[in-house]
Amino acid sequence: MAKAKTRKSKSKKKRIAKSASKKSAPKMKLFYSPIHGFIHKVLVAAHETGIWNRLEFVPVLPMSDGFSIAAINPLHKVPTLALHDGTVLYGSQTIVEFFDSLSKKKKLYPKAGPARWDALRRLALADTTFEVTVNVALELNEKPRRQSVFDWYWPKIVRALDQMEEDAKKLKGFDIGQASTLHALSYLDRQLGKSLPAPVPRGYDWRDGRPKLTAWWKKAIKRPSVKSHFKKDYVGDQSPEFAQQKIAEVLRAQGKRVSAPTRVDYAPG
Ligand SMILES: N[C@@H](CCC(=O)N[C@@H](CS)C(=O)NCC(=O)O)C(=O)O
Repeated sequence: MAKAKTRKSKSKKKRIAKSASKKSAPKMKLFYSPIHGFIHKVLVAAHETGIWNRLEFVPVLPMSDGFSIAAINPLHKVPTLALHDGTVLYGSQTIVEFFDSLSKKKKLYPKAGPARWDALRRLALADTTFEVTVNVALELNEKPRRQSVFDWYWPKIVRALDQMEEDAKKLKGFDIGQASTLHALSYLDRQLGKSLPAPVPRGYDWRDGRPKLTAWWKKAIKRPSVKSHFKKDYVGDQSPEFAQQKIAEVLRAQGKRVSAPTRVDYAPG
């Protein structure tokens, strides 16, 4: 019984990978935040792996659109990827690894060995730096602000930046760790443009005293995968109605009943 179940789930997995890997397969829907003021790891990965043209972009702002995407992602978060058969993947780490699995030529994940573990460590370093910066940014909108949030998170950001400077001395090629580093640094730049409270020094620039990271950044932002979206306006339908229509399509592909979208009345900030 257990064996039969394993066989069944293995063949389902194979079907997912196979149907999505066909170039002729219907487009996958990428629900993502269309704010291009910073670099998106998932968009960089989509471009680098050659998946870009196989995506239908669906803009969603989960904090301000006023409706929920929980029908397809219980976490009500973007990025969320939906395949044409209704399979949904979420968590940016899952999505970028899935893109990588579809690409035969360009790989963002080195094969098992020291280079892979190093890329994954840098991925975790940058992803967490981004998340920590989001926490700091959200606190800016709170009244009153909790000073402990800034005191607790800012030293983590500084130490992570110092580690990125060390890492930049040894970087080769382009991998998933670097895609995430671009995401984290560009988002930090966006937030540092606002006046952040102490202990963040006034006018702080992560480039100061970090020449290797700065040189790497200057080169990396010239990559076509970055230029594809960074500081470019999103072109396309950004209406909540469009996103809801796309959610309904995913639910139909899953054989589920489509009901009216759930409203979200509260969002931080
Ligand atoms: N760990 C997740 C984080 C995703 C995330 O937090 N996305 C934000 C982008 S705005 C979001 O959807 N927030 C809405 C919410 O937390 O309700 C990932 O890497 O995909």
